[in-house]
Amino acid sequence: MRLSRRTFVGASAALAGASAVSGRVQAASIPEAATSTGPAMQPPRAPPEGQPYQPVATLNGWTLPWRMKDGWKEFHLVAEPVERELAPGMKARLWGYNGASPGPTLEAVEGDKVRIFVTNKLPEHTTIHWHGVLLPNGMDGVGGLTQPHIKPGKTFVYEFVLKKSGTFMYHPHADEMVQMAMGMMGSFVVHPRDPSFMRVDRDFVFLMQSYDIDPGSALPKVMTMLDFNLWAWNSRVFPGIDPLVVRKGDRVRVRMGNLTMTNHPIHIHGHHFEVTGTDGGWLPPTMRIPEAATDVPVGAIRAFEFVADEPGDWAIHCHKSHHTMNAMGHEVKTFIGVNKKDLAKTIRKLVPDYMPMGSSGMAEMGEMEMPLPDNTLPMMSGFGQFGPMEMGGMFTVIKIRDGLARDDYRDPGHYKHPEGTVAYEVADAGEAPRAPQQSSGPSKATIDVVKPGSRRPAKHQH
Ligand SMILES: [Cu+2]
Repeated sequence: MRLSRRTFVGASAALAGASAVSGRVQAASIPEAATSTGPAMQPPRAPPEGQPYQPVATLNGWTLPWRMKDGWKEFHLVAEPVERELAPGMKARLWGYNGASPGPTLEAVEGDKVRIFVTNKLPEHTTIHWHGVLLPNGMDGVGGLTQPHIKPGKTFVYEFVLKKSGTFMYHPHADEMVQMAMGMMGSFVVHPRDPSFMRVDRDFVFLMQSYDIDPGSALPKVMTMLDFNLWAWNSRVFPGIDPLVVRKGDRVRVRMGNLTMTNHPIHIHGHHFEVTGTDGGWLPPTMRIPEAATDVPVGAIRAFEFVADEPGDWAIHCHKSHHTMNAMGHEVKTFIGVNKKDLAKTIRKLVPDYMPMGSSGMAEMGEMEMPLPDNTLPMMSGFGQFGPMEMGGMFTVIKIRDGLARDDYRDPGHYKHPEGTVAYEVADAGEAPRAPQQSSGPSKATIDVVKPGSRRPAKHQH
């Protein structure tokens, strides 16, 4: 009965013309839902028709294709269980959209009429809230408050006009704690109608997630409130996060949304940026300040911009040092300064693989190959051209290179430093610090000094 009435209303709405903001659609006209399951970044998707814009690059993700129908830009999201590789060696069983967590990025243009179909293939009901988007109350996606929940197997339609450009995101507003802890979210980028407004050469976007997954398991513990052990960008952790590949001289924008339970101070090396946008739109130039780190509060979005004028492999990371670590319990005692040699001998009689750790810090974890349970990641990992990087979690690299093609986002490999521009070891400085000894008066010793105007030390006899 209900179905036939909807069908009838849909037919008459079509006759009324495309200008109606609420054009009822029929089940038969639902567009096909594209799917992508791999963690590799897909090249930015330039719009095939309609208003031109500079498409965004979604770290380890992709942009959902859309179709035009009677003046509406139509998208189809499918909420469903997914398997996501967090980094090589670890897969998580998450919930997401269209094959992955996070879901695909939605891109549209200010003024567009968008129609977003949402099909629920989860074992429980859901909704989608369009965070930051200005829209009619009934399209806001708060289950129970502004709409009935989308039951498993059902499809709902959201229709609204994009009033403002900016960076937004989508996520469920139904059993929210569980569904967001399982990875359900995606980016929603609305481009300015005037392509010259806030124009950049490269435009990156990612969302932040936190997961608590016990070593050896694959399912996030959804009841965890604060003590997460995996800190992710687009459901990837270092060394699994894509580099941000940039051509020297490019104006670069990085859009970051935080849907975790804590704030993340995001820091870049070698450049100063200005925050130019939030989930409330663009900042006027008078409100921008130069920074090298900016906090992304919980439930908020920050977009910053800089000119990539210094080539190199520049770190970009959360500045909470525990957020650049991977899975490992936080109950580990601190052993700095403790001699564990005798203890190790005793324990090895029972556990032959036992390794004492932490007596002089934990850097040794960065290069060690410790036996790990299946499906987890070492706490610190990743190798650079100079050795182990001792990182994990929310860390990756901005790779700035001369002469890349406009649309080339491929990893260019390690940066080749010009001669004489790398920090170097000073001869004779290799000895460990010694306890102060009684002075026996001035003695002749060889020391190294760096002469003004020279980058290399010269030997001097005293
Ligand atoms: Cu953080």
